[in-house]
Amino acid sequence: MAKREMIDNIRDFPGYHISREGVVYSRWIKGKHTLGNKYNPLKAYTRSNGYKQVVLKIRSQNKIRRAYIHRLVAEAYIPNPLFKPIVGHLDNNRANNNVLNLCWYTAQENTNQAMKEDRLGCKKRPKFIVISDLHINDWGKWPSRLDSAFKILDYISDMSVDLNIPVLHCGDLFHRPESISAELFDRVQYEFNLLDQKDWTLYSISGNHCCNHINRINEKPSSWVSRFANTFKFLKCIDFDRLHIGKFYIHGVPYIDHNIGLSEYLKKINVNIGKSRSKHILMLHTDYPGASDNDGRVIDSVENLNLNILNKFDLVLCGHIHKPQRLGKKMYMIGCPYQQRRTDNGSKLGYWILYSDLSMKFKELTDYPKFIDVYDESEIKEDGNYYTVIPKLSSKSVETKHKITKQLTKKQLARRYMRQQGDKDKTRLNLLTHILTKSEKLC
Ligand SMILES: [Mn+2]
Repeated sequence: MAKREMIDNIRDFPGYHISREGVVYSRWIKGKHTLGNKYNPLKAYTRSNGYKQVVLKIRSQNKIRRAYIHRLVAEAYIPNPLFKPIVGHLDNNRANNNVLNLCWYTAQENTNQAMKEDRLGCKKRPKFIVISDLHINDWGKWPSRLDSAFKILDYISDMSVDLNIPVLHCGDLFHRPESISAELFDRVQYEFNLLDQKDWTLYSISGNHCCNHINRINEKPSSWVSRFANTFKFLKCIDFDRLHIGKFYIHGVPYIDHNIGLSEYLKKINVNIGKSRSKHILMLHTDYPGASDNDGRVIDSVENLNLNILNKFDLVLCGHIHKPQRLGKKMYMIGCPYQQRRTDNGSKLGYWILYSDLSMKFKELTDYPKFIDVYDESEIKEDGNYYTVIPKLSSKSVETKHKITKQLTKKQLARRYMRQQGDKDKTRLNLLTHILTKSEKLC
């Protein structure tokens, strides 16, 4: 390879040469203030951020510069007519300072490039804690469910303070819309006072259980959430309201009876405000087609809910059904954080973390009393869990030519019939079970 002739090519620093490969040479004579003719390579240092640096000096002037090598290469060899401020590495390897690997960028171009290559992936940060359906109530049976609700608020608020991120609650903070007993009111006052001493915010919409009258679109419901939000500063009600935090816009829509007018309202929500990087999140409280509940029930259709309109949001967080589940790319049913009903037994309940890239992670809460079905009273333990004694079903062996007795469930009946017919089709089995159940109700 022909040896290129070296010249001083670093601005303001005579006696130094930067090569196209990213090596810095000096013709300063060691220990003296004079320049020689021979260029010697300088030692480069790798900084903790991965970039390489050298130290340039003019001793007589006491002038010193710790220079990034990629900058020196770009300044010497790459024209920058638009005065772009940043030198980027095309292959993202900060040690590869060859001129062919470098490029001038604007800040925006640099971020775009980083995003394209998912370099910011590691910078994904938790932005919100999301919970729903807390159902604060003085339950007649198993009253410790109320303690669970406050224990969870205490736990979630501590996390909110630690992570320095707010909490979103998707409706049904309270269970009984028509009235709250004096005892419960006092307990709520007491617990909310404690929560108010912490530096955190819980943004909530109103669910069907929070309001005691018919909820219409655009009429701020008079709910327990809005009432307590007037008294306690940690609690904010965002019914028909918009919350703006950083690049996130949160649109709060409370429960609407039969979703009347909901689609029209959602259509009007402006999701073009903010910069192009802004993210629009919708908080809703409704049934959702395809969602399954903890009791196995599956919602087949929902009145007046146009799913296409939901697509304009970057993320939809929905309350109402108590089983936490992902319903689509951008659609989440948040679920309740602790067991409230017998049918919740065995289900995984908890809260979600919403990250800066809009991904959601579910976290199970296991440390709360559970509903447990037992077949005999002797199995009941004094451990704080909620036990239900289930009557045993008869399990006598059956003949092919069996008698139909009342003890048989419709499903068993249907299954026997199908077995006799040699038919293994599940759909027909379910249909037959359904018909048998219906026909009994009609009788
Ligand atoms: Mn609800």
